[in-house]
Amino acid sequence: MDFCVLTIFPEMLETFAASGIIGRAVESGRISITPVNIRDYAQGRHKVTDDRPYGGGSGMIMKPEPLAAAIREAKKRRPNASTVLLSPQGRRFDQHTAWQYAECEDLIFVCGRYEGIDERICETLIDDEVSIGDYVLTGGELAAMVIIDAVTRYIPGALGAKDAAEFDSFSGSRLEHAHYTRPRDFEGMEVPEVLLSGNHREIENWRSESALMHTLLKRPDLLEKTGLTDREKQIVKKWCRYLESLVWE
Ligand code: 58G
Repeated sequence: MDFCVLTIFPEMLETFAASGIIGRAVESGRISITPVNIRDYAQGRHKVTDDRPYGGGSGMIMKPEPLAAAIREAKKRRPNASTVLLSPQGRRFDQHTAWQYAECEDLIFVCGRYEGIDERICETLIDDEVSIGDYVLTGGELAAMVIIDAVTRYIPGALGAKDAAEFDSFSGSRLEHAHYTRPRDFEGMEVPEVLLSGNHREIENWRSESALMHTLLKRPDLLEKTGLTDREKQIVKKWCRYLESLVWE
């Protein structure tokens, strides 16, 4: 899958595209990250990409012509790509959207700067408008990188052997269980005994319980959305019996 990123700061993508799991996915040809410099499509000696807003007011707006030319060029190279505008006004991007985007052939991200882009671009050349959260950034580039990162985790082979686990129906609605590594005793804090036992069934049980405990304590809203599985109900019943015993003592 090609992620084409339209921006006036293409250098922002360089270390991102070369590092860690994203870097490896690029190296192995599973994805490509293609920056397109919007300034290359601007006219005149000064290659201006912004202008003052009609109606007055402070701040600048991205001119439509260079943006339109850049988007059309990207679409010509990748005819089956959807164009995604990053903006705080967009639909909220989440784990489910990441999974859906991973099914796309290619994606074109339009990264605005200044106060925004000319509305006529949104109306004609944008398929999807998304936001990574309710806050304002100085540009869409970081949002595009966040999305590329989350989507790449769903590209087959990008994570190595860990892949399959990411596709279960509760992915995105449960937190992970606690993790431990060596040393066994860190500043007086011990690793839970069961993890050293080698008993895989007991380790799995402990992990489901730890994951449910983390979710309940840190993100109870996630449990309200999906309800509990039968397995989780069993665990909660066990906790209830334990809490009851504390009350009766
Ligand atoms: C309309 C308005 C179009 C994404 C503003 C484009 C981008 C936050 C997010 C813009 C962003 C987010 C102007 C600067 C959007 C541009 C860009 N801020 N929450 N800033 O995903």
